[in-house]
Amino acid sequence: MDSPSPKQPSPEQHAAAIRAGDRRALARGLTLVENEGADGAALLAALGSVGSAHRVGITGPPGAGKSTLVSALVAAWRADSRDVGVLAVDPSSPFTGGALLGDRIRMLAHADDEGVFIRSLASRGAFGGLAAGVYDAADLLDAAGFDPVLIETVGVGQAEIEISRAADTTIVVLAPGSGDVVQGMKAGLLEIADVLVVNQSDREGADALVAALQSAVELRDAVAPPIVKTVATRGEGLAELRALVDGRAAAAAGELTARRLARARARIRAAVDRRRADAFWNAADGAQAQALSEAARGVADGSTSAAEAVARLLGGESA
Ligand SMILES: Nc1nc2c(ncn2[C@@H]2O[C@H](COP(=O)(O)OP(=O)(O)OP(=O)(O)O)[C@@H](O)[C@H]2O)c(=O)[nH]1
Ligand SMILES: [Mg+2]
Repeated sequence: MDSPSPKQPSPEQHAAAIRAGDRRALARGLTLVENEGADGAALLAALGSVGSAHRVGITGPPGAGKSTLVSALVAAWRADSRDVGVLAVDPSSPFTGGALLGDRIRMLAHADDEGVFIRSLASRGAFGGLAAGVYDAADLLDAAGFDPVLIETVGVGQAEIEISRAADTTIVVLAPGSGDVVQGMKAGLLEIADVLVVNQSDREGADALVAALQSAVELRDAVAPPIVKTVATRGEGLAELRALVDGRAAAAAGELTARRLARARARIRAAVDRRRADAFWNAADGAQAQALSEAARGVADGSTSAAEAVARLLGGESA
């Protein structure tokens, strides 16, 4: 291995700088873990155990007001000098791709504040769902002393199920209109909610939405989550929401332990999947890449089914 150049700290030095609160070291570390490569893994190993920060997932349909709510929550915690980390997971979809710019503008309110650290991440790991990098990024913010760590994702698919694994508390944000409730139930959004927020409750239909949610959550097996009405743009309902989140951090120690166990399992599975796939596709002799090209030709010209091609590829798997 090459010895580190003077500009590149060892993983141990890098980890120490992050723990000491060096923001640039943190930013560089986030880039490393987002790349999901060996340097990121070395940094995480050097960082050792982390995990006391309360991780709060905020999810819900596009445009429900998640970022506005996050910004308002950040302001509420900052008023008590809490250092807050925010991971905004970029949906990287052509339909919602423009959202990030809006998010950045909303977050500009906190741009000069050392006690707030905001970072956008790509939503998809190599295997879909929440990138493994999101767990790692949350660890880095945690190690750097941010507590809580907020994770915003657009709840449009598997990602919102995953977020409930990455988070200690999952806030599901809905807004009146546009069939949100039906969509939310379809996507399993209601099942993962620890707290339900009806945002934009200055708009018509908020009370109807609250009522619909109330009857929907009564059908859940688990304890019904509290429902909070907010107007994020005016800060209304924010004190109540914040109190609920802080209350969970303080009280639900047993539940948090179970959550964190589930999180560790999901995370290890994701890492195993990734390593196995890497090993498979990047076999030293390049055989798999060649086999893939051949199989693809066969499937494309109709001489082989995809299932047959997969069986042949996996049949040749040695590890
Ligand atoms: N009337 C009203 N508008 C709101 C409220 N909260 C947010 N908005 C507006 O709703 C729009 C969307 O808000 P965002 O915070 O970007 O919503 P989001 O859920 O983060 O959106 P995506 O990240 O694109 O999924 C913005 O124009 C906000 O100003 C609210 O409580 N009432
Ligand atoms: Mg947003």
